[in-house]
Amino acid sequence: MKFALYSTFAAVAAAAHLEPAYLKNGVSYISELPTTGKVQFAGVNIAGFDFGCDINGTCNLASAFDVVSKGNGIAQMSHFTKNSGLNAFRLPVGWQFLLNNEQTPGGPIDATNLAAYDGLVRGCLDSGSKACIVDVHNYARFNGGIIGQGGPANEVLVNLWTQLATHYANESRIVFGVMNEPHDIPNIVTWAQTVQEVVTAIRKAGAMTQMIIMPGNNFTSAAAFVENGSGAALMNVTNPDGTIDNLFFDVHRYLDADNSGTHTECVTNNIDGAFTPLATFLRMNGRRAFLTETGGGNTASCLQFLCEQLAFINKNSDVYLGWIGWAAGGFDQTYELVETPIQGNGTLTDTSLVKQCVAGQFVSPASG
Ligand SMILES: *[C@@H]1O[C@H](CO)[C@@H](O)[C@H](O)[C@H]1NC(C)=O
Ligand SMILES: *[C@@H]1O[C@H](CO)[C@@H](O)[C@H](O)[C@H]1NC(C)=O
Ligand SMILES: *[C@@H]1O[C@H](CO)[C@@H](O)[C@H](O)[C@H]1NC(C)=O
Ligand SMILES: *[C@@H]1O[C@H](CO)[C@@H](O)[C@H](O)[C@H]1NC(C)=O
Ligand SMILES: *[C@@H]1O[C@H](CO)[C@@H](O)[C@H](O)[C@H]1NC(C)=O
Ligand SMILES: CC(=O)N[C@H]1CO[C@H](CO)[C@@H](O)[C@@H]1O
Repeated sequence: MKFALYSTFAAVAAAAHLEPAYLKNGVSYISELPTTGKVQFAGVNIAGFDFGCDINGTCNLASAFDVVSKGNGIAQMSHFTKNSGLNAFRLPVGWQFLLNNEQTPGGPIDATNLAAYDGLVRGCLDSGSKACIVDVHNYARFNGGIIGQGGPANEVLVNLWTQLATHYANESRIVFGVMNEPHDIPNIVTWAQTVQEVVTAIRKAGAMTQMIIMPGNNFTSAAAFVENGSGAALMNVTNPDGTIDNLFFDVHRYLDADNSGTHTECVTNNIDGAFTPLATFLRMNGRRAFLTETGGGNTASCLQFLCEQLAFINKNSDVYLGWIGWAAGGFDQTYELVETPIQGNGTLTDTSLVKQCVAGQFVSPASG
């Protein structure tokens, strides 16, 4: 209940001599809670195994890019952890890639393709990273059909996650990213039930304590999460024992004019439009979120706005776990939102946006 949670937070705020709660539209909010001022996780997406996946949940496997055997994804993660103070990577993969293009989902994951993707996951773990996010990059769909709402049944996605969670059950630093960017979901409460079945399956497969990040509607937009009911619906998802331990919300946000993440110029820092209202919602409900896609071009406008946005996230580290920039991995330097390190003279050098906004000034470099 919101009221009970508000009372708890008010007591905390009063004890810590922070600013008191304020009233807005008759609802009480706490303006600030104690925070370390530093997020726990910061990193970049290492994209490639998802290349060719469309927002309708189709994936053209000819475009999938093995960022380990054909790229330098491992060297990138090693560089980012050693030299850039980053400690978290998101590892997108197309569902169809895991099935080696089997057009009827629900069967076993292809061993060869899992081994290829596993190379990237192992590389992330070996880099010393604190979090390696397994991200199924399918927009809540398989070949056009929405999971549990006209497309494949929930059991089909449950089957996939049972296999992945069984495979990674003993790796405490794996984070399960249930699904990339659901959108145009007819019924968000029904979608939350799909997510519930996946969470239950991951836990029952033996991955009892790992983080699970749960995506809402609107391409997991941080700005639409509350107003479109994703937050209210996903708040009801629990572990099999009824707790919400290590269940977090997955959100994305870009800074270009249409929030599409396709333009090199940024027009907003998203503080008023997205991250302040979301932080208020999270505090009121005692929950936390992970920003797993954000970014911009290597331009003056994005250097300004992304740095401002991430500084705000850092300041609100009581409700934000951290951020993952989009994207490095298989993208070359011509890509609008490139965060792939520049190769030359036998070294990797960060792009200006990574160097100034995404990287190490906020989190301590990974030790050991
Ligand atoms: C998905 O989108 C792609 C690219 O626009 C298109 O070629 C394909 O026909 C679509 N497939 C389905 C099942 O909607
Ligand atoms: C998990 O199990 C795999 C084999 O399935 C093994 O290679 C790996 O070292 C184990 N990891 C941990 C953290 O125990
Ligand atoms: C979120 O998506 C729904 C469709 O699923 C749409 O009706 C709504 O306008 C979207 N809201 C925002 C804020 O983008
Ligand atoms: C969440 O669960 C409560 C208690 O079962 C229920 O009353 C409420 O309608 C649910 N909310 C959503 C959005 O599903
Ligand atoms: C490589 O070294 C040359 C000469 O010092 C320099 O101009 C160039 O910027 C360097 N390239 C990279 C990627 O560091
Ligand atoms: C399903 C739902 O809640 N849709 C709402 C999403 O947000 C837009 C904009 O506020 C509303 O118009 C929709 O009704």
